[in-house]
Amino acid sequence: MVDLSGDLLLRMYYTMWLIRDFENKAAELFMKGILAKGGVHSSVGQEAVATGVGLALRQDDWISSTHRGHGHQLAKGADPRRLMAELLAKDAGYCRGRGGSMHVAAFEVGSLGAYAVVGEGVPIAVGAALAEAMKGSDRVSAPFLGDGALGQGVVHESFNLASVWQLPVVFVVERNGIAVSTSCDRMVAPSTRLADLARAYGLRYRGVDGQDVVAVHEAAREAIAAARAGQGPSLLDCKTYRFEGHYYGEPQVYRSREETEAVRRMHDPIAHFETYLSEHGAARQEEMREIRQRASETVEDAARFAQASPEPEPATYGEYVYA
Ligand SMILES: Cc1ncc(C[n+]2csc(CCOP(=O)(O)OP(=O)(O)O)c2C)c(N)n1
Repeated sequence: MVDLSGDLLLRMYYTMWLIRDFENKAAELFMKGILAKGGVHSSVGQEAVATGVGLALRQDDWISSTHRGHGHQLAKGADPRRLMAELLAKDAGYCRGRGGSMHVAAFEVGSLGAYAVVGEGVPIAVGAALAEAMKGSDRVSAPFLGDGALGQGVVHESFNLASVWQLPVVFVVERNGIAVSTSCDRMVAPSTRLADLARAYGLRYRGVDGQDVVAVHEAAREAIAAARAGQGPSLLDCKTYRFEGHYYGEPQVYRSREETEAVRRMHDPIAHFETYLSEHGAARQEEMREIRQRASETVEDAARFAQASPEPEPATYGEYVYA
């Protein structure tokens, strides 16, 4: 058991609400046609994974992210204003509006970027870990990936090289069981036995309830500490749930409304954490309300800021694209 200060628990609570409110606001703007560029993939339901891992990393550690990546960026410390501006393709965004929801990178807070090609961010994070190891730094790399990405060859190559070179990597699998409309059981072998997969590659393994932010955080801290101490890579297997469709507006013909509602009712990571906070005397109802309000105001402010921000000048579209 690691020591979790009261302050850290409240930061976790704030971060989870920040992610949920941000996702819901992005959906609202998308549905209104304000955020019309590209699709929006909600991480509602998965907030505990991003939060538990993000708050266990140092700001100078690296993450790489996926098409479902807003939560990863926020938990790593991204400014909600600049992130929302990026989603709206505005000049004030992290990539000056050239990246958008699925391609945002925020190097200032250690985000190597979100990648829309499934699995693409994983070797990039392993490469960053190799660079840090060669420089002799103690920075750790944590690529997030969905369980659908376990069918990608490059992910297996990444597991292999991280293991062979004993790199400081923590692979974070958000195992929500589904890839677009297909159950991962039907496309990844063995999608539910990641312990076996980790053993085969010589990765340290921890399986956790991804709806339990404290469990995720404790496991992440342990894996990160091992990586930082030169003890090699880990795989964090976080069982989680995607509450929304693959993207906003996706019809979800592959699961019933009853099923989705039951998942929301039974596996809400925020409700779960509220019970934890009450039972451990870590936050009073009033305090939780205030934190929730603060998260909501931060997102409203980010949305106002992003909408009021100017678009990039057309003459500059070709700039900042190549480095
Ligand atoms: C290489 C590649 N193949 C297919 C797609 C289309 N695609 C986009 S998201 C996705 C599912 C990804 O599932 P998973 O990795 O489990 O992430 P989740 O959506 O569950 O967060 C697919 C197949 C893609 N983007 N890249």
